[in-house]
Amino acid sequence: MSAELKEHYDTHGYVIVRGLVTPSEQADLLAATDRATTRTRSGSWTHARIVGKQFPPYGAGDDVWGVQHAMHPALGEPAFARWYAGDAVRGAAQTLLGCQDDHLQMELFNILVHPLRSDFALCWHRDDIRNSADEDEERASLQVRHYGVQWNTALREDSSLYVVPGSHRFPRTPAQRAMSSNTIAPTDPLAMSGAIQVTLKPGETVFYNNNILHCATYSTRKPRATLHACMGDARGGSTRARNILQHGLEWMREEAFRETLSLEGKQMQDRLVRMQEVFHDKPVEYSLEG
Ligand SMILES: O=C(O)CCC(=O)C(=O)O
Ligand SMILES: [Fe+2]
Repeated sequence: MSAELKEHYDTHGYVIVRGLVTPSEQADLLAATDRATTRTRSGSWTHARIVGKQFPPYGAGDDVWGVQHAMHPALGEPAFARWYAGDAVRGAAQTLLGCQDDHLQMELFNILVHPLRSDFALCWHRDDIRNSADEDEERASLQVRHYGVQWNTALREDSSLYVVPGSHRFPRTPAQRAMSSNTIAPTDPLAMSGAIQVTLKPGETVFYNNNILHCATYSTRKPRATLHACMGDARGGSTRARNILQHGLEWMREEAFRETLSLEGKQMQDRLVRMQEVFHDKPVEYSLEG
């Protein structure tokens, strides 16, 4: 990945890249995604994002917009961890984070899929700053260094995500604030000032700062199979803990999981386990809602 891509990412808060999945990985990941999605819709895999609920805890329900914990050994799909800990993804993460292989921290890997029964949408939000934050709080939070990258890799064409380029650097304008101060999903995301729709062709990835102002719409009629993951720079310590550990990653400490990982995967897992040990008994504020 080139320096220009990193510059685009730093300036605009997102960047689209190609080439993180080879054709054979694409086929394997899509087959694994389809199996995992079928299991989740049938209720046999219960770690799901449920239609109607934007943030964890997602609760239970029978229409889903996501499959949680793609690398969980009980899901039985080793292609996910193989790809996540592979050279292409690690290399891109290092470039965007400005770090080395021995800083990378394993984090979340989920799958975003289309609902079957009801269309759904996420309201405009930043992942790690409440919509109700006042301007000073928003400005202060935006200045905190992230130590993480998040991305969507589309296995089928995907136009679900909308972002406001550059908004990871500034508090919302009054107009943007007015359109993001509640939890009501937008009827027209492009009515948000500065918003663009992100379209990914199969195999393309968008990396985005998780505090960019973003929302998403999900249609029952538009098949979606998108890998949704993040990776940290372990030097960030506590800055990653709240956002990451709220998803319940205890299973990542287990030997059954470790056995599925490559050497590089195990090294990333070690750094995650260390963060869990440090923050295990600390009260963390979980939900961003409200
Ligand atoms: O569906 C997407 O691409 C975005 C999901 C998202 O913003 C979130 O889960 O916070
Ligand atoms: Fe989000």
